[in-house]
Amino acid sequence: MPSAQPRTSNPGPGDFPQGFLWGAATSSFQIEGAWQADGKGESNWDRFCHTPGNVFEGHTGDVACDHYNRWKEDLDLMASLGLKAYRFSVSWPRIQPTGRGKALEKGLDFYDRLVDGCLERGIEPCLTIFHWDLPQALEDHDGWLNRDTAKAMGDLAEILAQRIGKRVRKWMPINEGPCIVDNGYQRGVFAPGRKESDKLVRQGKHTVLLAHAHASRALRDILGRDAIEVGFVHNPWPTLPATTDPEDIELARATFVRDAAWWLDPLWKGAYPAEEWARHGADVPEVLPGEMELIGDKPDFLGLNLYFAQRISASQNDRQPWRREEALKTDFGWHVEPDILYWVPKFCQDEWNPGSQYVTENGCAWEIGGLDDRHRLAYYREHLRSLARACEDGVPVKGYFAWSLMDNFEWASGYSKRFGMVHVDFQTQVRTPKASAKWYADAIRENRVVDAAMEIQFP
Ligand code: IFM
Repeated sequence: MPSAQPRTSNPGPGDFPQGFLWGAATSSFQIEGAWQADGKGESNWDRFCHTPGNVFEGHTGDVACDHYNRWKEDLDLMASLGLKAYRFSVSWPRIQPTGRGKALEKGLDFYDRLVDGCLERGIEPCLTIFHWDLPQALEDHDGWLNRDTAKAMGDLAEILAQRIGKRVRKWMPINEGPCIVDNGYQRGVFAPGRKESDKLVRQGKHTVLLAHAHASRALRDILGRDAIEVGFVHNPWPTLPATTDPEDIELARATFVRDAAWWLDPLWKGAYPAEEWARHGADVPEVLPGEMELIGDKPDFLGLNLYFAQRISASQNDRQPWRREEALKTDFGWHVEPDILYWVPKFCQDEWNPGSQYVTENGCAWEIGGLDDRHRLAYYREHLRSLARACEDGVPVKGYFAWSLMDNFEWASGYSKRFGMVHVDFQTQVRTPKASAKWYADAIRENRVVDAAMEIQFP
């Protein structure tokens, strides 16, 4: 294990290292709206929403949180909470309407202003290049099943690097490969709604890794390796030990690593995991010469998006993971297991040693309590407690981004699931901080997990 990081003067349980980055995250399609403003092209998610039957009650991202017009107010809100960092994504078709060719100045202007707006308020802008809204013109050419999409994303990264420059230090080319490919091209529940074979889906995963690689290369070449950090943001399938028995821990670690290796081995070890590769027989991707070298140019940090977990025990005969009945469940039915933020960063550190880690998303969809969202507050509090423990153990987790800053468009569930620490009235667009936002502001100010009346228990 790496040695512990510098700490505050009198560290105690729940304290975070000095300089810990407290943030919140959103994504372009989920909040911006303005789907046709200033020459923006159609995205695959515009098309998916406008096709009946895909999204809950026909909801769309046409207006969403109207952040495209209300970005100043939203930045003021972030500043009032004391956020140190804001993770947002750019809408590719706002910058290149067809995903290729000359950039639209007005689209770039928007992100230019957003970045300056963050900096003026003392908030570090952290930029995700692709959070799922692909130009429909690229989707028409097979989207992530087509290698050319990866190259095109490299071009987009180049445009962004040239325009945004070193004002942004943390760049994340891709958000959640599994959701892009498994949900979009295999299960068909996300845009573009396709149900393809294992072989094609694996090719799609490879294309996403390649896109990350092309974008990283462009960013590093233009901005300089030492001037920026490029991260890979992943949502691994989390398996945690049922108890702290060393055998349970080892089984959980091995299960977790086996599941996550397909995505993380190529980046940090330069190759797909051999056993898994063999297990997939003919359903493996075509890999062209030079691609693994490009992909294996290690990211500077690992971003983890973590929400729920399953457990495993070596003493169970079948040694199969399960979801605990007694765990509290969110409105999505996701099992709340706060020690996910202890075990997953630890397992990742042991296996891939990514140097730095950030929790790039963590949060919950809960309507209960409305503005008095004690469940969400307790969720953040207990998860952050676990994360503080990981830091105490020397795992180099450098920051945390709550998902999400505000209620927004939750993909196939439309506006029916609320993840925000700030409530959004979608009729009036009025934003109101919930109790969890106020608690989070206190935690940021004190750089620790502050106490709060704890009525909610996570068994
Ligand atoms: O809203 C999503 C986000 O876009 C990606 N990660 C999971 C969140 C909750 O489902």
